[in-house]
Amino acid sequence: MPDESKEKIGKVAPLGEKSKPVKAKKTADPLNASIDAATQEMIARAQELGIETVFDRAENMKPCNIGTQGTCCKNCAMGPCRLPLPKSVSEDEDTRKGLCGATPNTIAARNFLRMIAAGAAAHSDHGRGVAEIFLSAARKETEAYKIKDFHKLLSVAPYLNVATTVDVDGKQLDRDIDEIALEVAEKALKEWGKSEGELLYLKRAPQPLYEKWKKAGVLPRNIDREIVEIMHRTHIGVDQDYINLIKQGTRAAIADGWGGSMLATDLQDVLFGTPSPLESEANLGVMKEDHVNIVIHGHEPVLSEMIVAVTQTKEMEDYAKSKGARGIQLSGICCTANEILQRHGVPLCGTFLQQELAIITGACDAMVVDIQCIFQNVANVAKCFHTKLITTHPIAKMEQDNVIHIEFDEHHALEDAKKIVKMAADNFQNRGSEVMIPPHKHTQIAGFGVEAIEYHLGGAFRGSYYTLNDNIINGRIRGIAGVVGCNNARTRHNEGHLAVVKELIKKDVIVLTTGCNGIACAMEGLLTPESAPVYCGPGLAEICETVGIPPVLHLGSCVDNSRILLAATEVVKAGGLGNDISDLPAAGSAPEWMSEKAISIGHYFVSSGVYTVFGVTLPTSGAPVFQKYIFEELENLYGGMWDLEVDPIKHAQKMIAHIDKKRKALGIDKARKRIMVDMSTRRELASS
Ligand code: XCC
Ligand code: SF4
Repeated sequence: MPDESKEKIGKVAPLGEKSKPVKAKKTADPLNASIDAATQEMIARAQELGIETVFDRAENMKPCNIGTQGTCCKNCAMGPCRLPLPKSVSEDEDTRKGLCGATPNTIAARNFLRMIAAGAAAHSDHGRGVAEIFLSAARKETEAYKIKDFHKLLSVAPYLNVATTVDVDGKQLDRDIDEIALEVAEKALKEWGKSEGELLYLKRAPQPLYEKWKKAGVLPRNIDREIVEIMHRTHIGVDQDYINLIKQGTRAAIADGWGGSMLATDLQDVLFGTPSPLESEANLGVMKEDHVNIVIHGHEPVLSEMIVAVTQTKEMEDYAKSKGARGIQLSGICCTANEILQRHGVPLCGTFLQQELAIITGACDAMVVDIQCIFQNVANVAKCFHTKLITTHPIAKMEQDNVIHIEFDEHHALEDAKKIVKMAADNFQNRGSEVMIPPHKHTQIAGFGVEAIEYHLGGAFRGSYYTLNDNIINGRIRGIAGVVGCNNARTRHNEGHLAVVKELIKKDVIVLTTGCNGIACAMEGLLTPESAPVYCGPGLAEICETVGIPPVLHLGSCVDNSRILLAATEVVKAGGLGNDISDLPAAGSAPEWMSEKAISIGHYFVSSGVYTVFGVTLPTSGAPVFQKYIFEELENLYGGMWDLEVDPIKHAQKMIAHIDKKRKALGIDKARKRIMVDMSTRRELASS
């Protein structure tokens, strides 16, 4: 002991001696950081200007190894207790425990649940915000928001037990639409905190799935309660059984996918319109040097809808011209972008990892942000330019002093939006000389939803997913994949996304996309029908050509993953492919995930019967027993399970193997081989 302390003392630098020179900060290699040319050029541009971006920070700070494994617990002040996985230790020899005795399984499961809670809270609180606006629209308390899609309102009402007809003297008459809207709004809002019963939307799931949830005891009671219960159960000394813990994770995740997210999507459609296919563009090149550029970033369409509306007025157009610009160019980042793309064709400026780069173009006159996925560093980057950074949501402010907060309120929504657009236009004249917009963008067709897929791939007379099912059964389409999720600076930007998607469509798997995967696919041109003959296998290429759709269908934002659940349900209903989502030749994927929301999404896909593969990493590797449980055992309960595969090609191949396994179970594996060479069927399809 004494020797050891002497040795330590000896190492301390004597007072007055100069400390070591600070290590020079590393910068990212643009070519290694992203596969996208616009992104590469802008990273280099940032470095030339001496501005640091997330790509550089990723070079200088390595992720914590124990956190990566999911086995760091800081749920009480006796910790943080860190339990890294020993090199070679068998399950029975694993005696790791925290001060309280928590095992690696308990710790990893608790951390996993807290991620689900945060993700479910983010989606659901967004949904609640929309529901509140919807209620004030139904009460006609706001001028700005009106119900746009009555058809959708009527289709949603029955799921919330709201009658759409009334009995007058024994005759069924249409009920007053305002009355329906008001009751839908009130019933919807109750889903967050009602004291009895279970979520109403659970009944939208295929009956066998609902029964599985019931048997497993995971039917969510209300949205908020399941999130609160996670926080309780993961407190020190409460639930210390990983199997029981993940049960609650499942309940909260279902409350997200089939609750908060699904309500957000539905009510947004009712308020702002259900998307239908439209043409637009994607990547930083959509910004225009001679226009006022307003970049909208975040997740809630509530404010951005108003900005879109205001921007289109002659008054604002003229105002921008009076400031020397040729007009106003709106574009978006992250899921707010996906929302206004789907409904208005507003172009996508970029993915999550391109947010700093949009400002570094020098042409961003205002960046308007609401909630989620907004780097605090955009404020530091904005300081280097003329860009006004405007926060708009009461729950999402930033500490930097250059950030302007214009709190958005539904009662003066249009005035707020006008103020923001004017501020951006006024700022156009303050631009520095150094504008550099990378000249890269791609055309895209976006705006798919459950309804649009039915229209394009449904039977002309049956009005269902009949044609889609038929082509899955005959093998032209091998299966369906949902590929979604974020970008992650720990992996090369967009490489995983595009490699996974390309491998899937090459093997005749049709891809449904949302979130930043949707943006990545748009930037690469995969959201065009023209990409089908280039990238698809012969079966899928033929369908895309016949129907005129892209092989990758963009369904919207993160909350719109609920559209994938409902599309899968429609496929089940159309018949011929089993009785439950878990019977379908389908799989899910998030190749470059990073957010807690992604964990909630992944888990509600798994709990809905989908084999779901994540890339990058999963915070479960330090607890092999818990990991094995969610990778293998969950399948027995819900039909779906987790997996992790870092290599994108293997990642896609694992999904395809699962799809083939399901085809075999359905007895349609042989049809695929046979029909693929059947020319008469091909001709028949081409002429239909
Ligand atoms: Fe955020 Fe939704 Fe992830 Fe993109 S994908 S980084 S969560 S914006 Ni949903
Ligand atoms: Fe450590 Fe247990 Fe406290 Fe976690 S809850 S920090 S494992 S003592």
